[in-house]
Amino acid sequence: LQRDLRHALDHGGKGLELYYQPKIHAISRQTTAVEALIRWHHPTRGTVSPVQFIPIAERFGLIGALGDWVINDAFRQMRQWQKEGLRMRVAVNLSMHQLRQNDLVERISKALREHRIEPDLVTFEVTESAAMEDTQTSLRMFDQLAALGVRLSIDDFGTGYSSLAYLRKLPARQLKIDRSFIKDLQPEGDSYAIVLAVVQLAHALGLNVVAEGVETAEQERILLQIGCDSLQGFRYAKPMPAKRLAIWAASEE
Ligand code: G
Ligand code: G
Ligand code: NA
Ligand code: MN
Repeated sequence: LQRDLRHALDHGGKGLELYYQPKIHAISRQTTAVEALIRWHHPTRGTVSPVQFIPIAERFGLIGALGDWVINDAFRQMRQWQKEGLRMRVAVNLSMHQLRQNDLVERISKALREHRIEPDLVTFEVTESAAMEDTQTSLRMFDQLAALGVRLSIDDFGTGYSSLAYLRKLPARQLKIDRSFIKDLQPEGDSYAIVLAVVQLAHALGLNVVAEGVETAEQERILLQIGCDSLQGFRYAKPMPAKRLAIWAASEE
């Protein structure tokens, strides 16, 4: 896989494709943004999950090139959608390995300029555990990214161990509640108490809250009641290719 991935990256990302999953505003039901999720159509193995190949990219020094491909392809797509009249906010995932690259901010800044993307339309999602692994590095990176004008979102929240002091220092705009809490969401259950507390904490800190992995009407009902700002999950849309996303967004209006 390592050799094949290297080959793909040496050939302009051949076989790699970004899928996009909408984040829906809980009340207006409008699409507030889409999250880019990478797929690899491997020549013989079929579709390989990022859960498999991102760790390989990290281990074999390919994460820089892979991250660059993702960022540039997402920005290229944003520009393309804009030409088609679709001004879409896009969220891109960053791993801890990527945050440790000293030139990450410079590369993002260069890509923003080259594709002529308004920084404010771009969000970077970093998992809570990645952000906590090396708080010095991530805080420095987040401050530099925020200075570029891009937004930050804390992904998979509730599975890491952020201190409130640290959370307050992060220049993040958004917090995404981990899927595991949404999965178990029932009136009066433990997850209910956790989700309620997280939403209240986030709002107190001025962050907007996204629930990920929303699948059922019951989960949606509870999340609306709790006051969650945005919803993401198979109930609304699965991650889909860029062309399909444009059709999906148009059918919404
Ligand atoms: O789509 P899902 O199976 O597709 O994604 C699995 C995991 O891979 C998720 O944790 C997701 O955040 C991560 N992931 C998907 N695309 C990217 C990407 O472009 N960069 C990074 N760093 N992680 C990604
Ligand atoms: O770690 P991150 O939150 O970026 O992971 C996104 C992953 O979650 C992707 O693999 C995506 O396909 C998956 N996903 C998105 N919506 C749902 C959902 O409603 N249910 C489940 N089980 N997975 C989802
Ligand atoms: Na994410
Ligand atoms: Mn997540």
